[in-house]
Amino acid sequence: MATATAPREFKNFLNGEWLEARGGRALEDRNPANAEELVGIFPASGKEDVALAVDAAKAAFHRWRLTPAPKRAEILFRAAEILLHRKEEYARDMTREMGKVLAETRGDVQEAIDMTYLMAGEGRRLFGQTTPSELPSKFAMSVRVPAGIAGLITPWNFPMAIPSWKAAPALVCGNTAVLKPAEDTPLSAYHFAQALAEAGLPAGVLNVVFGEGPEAGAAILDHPAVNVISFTGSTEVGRIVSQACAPSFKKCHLEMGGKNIIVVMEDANIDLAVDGALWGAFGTTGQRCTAASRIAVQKGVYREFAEKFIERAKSLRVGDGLNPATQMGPCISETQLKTVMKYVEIGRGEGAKLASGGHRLEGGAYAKGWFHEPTVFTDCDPQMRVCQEEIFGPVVCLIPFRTFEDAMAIANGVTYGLSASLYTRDVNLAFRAQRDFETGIVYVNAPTIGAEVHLPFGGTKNTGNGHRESGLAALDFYSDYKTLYVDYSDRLQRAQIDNA
Ligand code: UN1
Repeated sequence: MATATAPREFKNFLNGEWLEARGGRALEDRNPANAEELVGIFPASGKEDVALAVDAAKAAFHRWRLTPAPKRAEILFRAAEILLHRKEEYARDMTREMGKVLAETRGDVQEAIDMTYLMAGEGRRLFGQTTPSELPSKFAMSVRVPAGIAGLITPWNFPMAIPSWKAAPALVCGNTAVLKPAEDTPLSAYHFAQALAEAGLPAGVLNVVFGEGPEAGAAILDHPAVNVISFTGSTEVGRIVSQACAPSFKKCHLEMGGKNIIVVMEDANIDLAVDGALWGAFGTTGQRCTAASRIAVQKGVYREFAEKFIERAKSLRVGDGLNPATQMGPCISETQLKTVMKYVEIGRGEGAKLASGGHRLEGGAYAKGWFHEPTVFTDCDPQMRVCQEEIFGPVVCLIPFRTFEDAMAIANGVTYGLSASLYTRDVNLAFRAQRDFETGIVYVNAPTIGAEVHLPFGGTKNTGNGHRESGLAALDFYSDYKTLYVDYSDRLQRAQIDNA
């Protein structure tokens, strides 16, 4: 079902116009629940298209930076209203191109709405600092200035939310931007840009270049006029992005992989923990950087938890996300499905017990899509590859443990550090876990997923490079501080020297 507003062949958004890519190559946006369904055809842009987009962003920068931030924010506010109005249509299109169930794609569009409203509000704040000076008759303050021309490279698992996490704060801070969405989910980024365009965003302030990482993405990284990069994707590609940014000192934000854990203590509400683990592990078909891919359970309740969890995992209804009865959709692509299958083999090979799932779903309603069973490994050793490496699919490892200290060692014994969760009724343990989990996000009595837009989002170790997105933290990335001193004493005053 094509939407009335969306043409089947889509173009780049350059300088306020929808334009063909120079190279003329095309990418197919297909439904992962039914690969025969072509959702749209998008340009496979190259260097020349990126150069045009950056030129447009450069040309628009001066006026945009001088547009009062509350006025920039009004455009975001109007865009949020448009997104809200079209939420259902955009959610359906997102399920068609990405596969996750409608409830989740509605959530994805909602996250973009929330972020756009949030940043619309920030346009009337964008606080700096005013402070006393150490010298008399001298005024000291800092203000935020835009960081420059931003290159935004976004993944397919949150096709509208993550573009909004980057674009909304970038724009409200006065930057202009070039967005390169994932080639698997271009339509949702198109919709997001369309809403901004209709809201009155001036030409060139946001440009969208569709295409693949090695061509369009790399061209953004290499462009000398782009001085800010925000990337969400794999740790492997994040390393390439970081290296590409280093020689020209581009300000670079990386949001990468995760190997998130839910720890279930003996005193926890086990049914609540099972509910949370199921949602954390199999929500978005496990294709979240915040997905719970390890569940560590204290020995006294391990069997009880495992039995309940496995039974629930087995009964999950897998299928087309547009069907209201479906609880888990397909993997995004054949490649991703094959990665999942490879890890199932790895897990079996290293002695993890396959307690449920473990196979691709084929035939009948599954014949044309990239479906995999919800898969549970039990009695895992935390050092196994399936407990260490990010799988990004519906595969979860149950790990038994004895003490809280053991659980913390297991939790922190990975190279990632995005999200961690503890289920307990013991307030002391809850606070110790909040202190000791080495992750950017910690949940108590809730799963590893469910971040809200007004709080910082990001992780430690191989998950991130110290920056955070979302919330006020995003303003710190997309603006630079400028420090201002005004001396009204009418004489030379020397800081640090005239301190008698
Ligand atoms: C991601 O997995 O890439 O907390 C982002 C969550 C969502 C965002 C996830 N709000 O799971």
